[in-house]
Amino acid sequence: MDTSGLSIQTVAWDEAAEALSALRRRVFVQEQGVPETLEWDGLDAGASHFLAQADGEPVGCARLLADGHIGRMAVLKPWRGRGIGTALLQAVLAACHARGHGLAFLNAQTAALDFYRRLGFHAVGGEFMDAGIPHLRMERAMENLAQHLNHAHGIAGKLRFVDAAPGLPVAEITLPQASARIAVNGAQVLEWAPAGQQPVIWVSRAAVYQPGKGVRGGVPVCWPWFGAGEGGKPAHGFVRTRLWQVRQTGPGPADTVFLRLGFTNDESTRALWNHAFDLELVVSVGAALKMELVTRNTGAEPFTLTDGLHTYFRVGDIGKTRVLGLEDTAYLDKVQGMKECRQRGAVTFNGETDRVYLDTEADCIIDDAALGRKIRIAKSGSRSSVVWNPWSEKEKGFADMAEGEYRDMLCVETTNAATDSVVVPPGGEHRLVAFVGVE
Ligand code: TA6
Repeated sequence: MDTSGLSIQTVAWDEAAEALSALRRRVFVQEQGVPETLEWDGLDAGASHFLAQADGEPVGCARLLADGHIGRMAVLKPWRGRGIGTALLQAVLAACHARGHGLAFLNAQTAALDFYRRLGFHAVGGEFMDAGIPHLRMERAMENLAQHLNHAHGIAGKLRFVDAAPGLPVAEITLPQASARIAVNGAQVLEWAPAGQQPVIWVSRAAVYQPGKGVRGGVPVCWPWFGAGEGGKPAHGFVRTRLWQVRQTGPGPADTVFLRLGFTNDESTRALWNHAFDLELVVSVGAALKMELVTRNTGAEPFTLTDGLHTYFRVGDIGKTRVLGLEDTAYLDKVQGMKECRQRGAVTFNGETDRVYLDTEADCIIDDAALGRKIRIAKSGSRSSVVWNPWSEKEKGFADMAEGEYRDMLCVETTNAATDSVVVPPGGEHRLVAFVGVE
């Protein structure tokens, strides 16, 4: 299109309601059959609106709510395919940037996914119906997200946010007694090392850092289910690939620093798990690492979940590593089709190992002979522990693991998994805590 005659104006509802309403009535109500009662949702007066005009004629519009929610994107049919939608969305994104929004999001009709992907959005959660039309939530972290987070939550000389990749802010914590990195995406601890120690948390050197994907390693948050998802739903739940909110940072006891991240339900999560919830991960960094996953049931019905802090630990050599604390504990052996077994002595490793240890609140101790150290994983709010190493064959199935890396890592996961599930009543909460120290 010759966009010379195109103008995009930011307008308030009360100055352009007639033109905006006419556009949306033609596109959403008449063309797409959206009921009028749904179109006029009462949010227009408090929103910013964007009006596209071609030589003075209104041809398209968009809306931006105060929380970064983009919506009501419409271009009249005769004017489509000329770049007007792109120009409108770019104007909205510029406004998001100018207003310091860290995240822009929208509910996209599934027929329009590629349009939004071309402008940096990625789909999250499950598909849901809105006004009888299939939608997917799409998100786009703004380029200035790390800068915005630093302004709001940075702690001079101790905690700063950097972009590990575009749209992937990471909190870097640097203290005399320890350092850590925590990705806001997925609320995923990526690194923790007490002063003078080799890194304790392992991340693959082939890890992918991309919005909407989990990093191989660190501490993935598995919630609201641990393990395979039913009916094609994502393994280990849906929160480990979502951008969380940074809610608070601050000093804690014994010169520690804490970071509190939160995530709440939306249409895209209800499409996967139809419950209202608030989820928080509070990470306390110091000479020990404390991770507390707090589930709150904000709905009117109880819900049942399994969950886990899926911690990948760095070891010197898996063949010279043992796990203590699980002696004589019953476990389900995933490698043998979830066969019921009982642990004899320490857990040692000479092949793929994938076990859910049940009815145990014991500390697990990784006895790492190669690095000459012991890592203690204490816990609360957890009745099961998972021990996993993929070994050489299974490792080949992970594109985000480099060859031979299985020898350098071991997962000891703090969970409520398999038959160990948790019921959270309305208004109730469940706290899963892992406490890691090096001895
Ligand atoms: O915790 C063990 C496990 O469930 C393994 O079975 C394996 O699937 C591992 O988690 C990694 O899962 P992910 O979905 O992160 O590739």
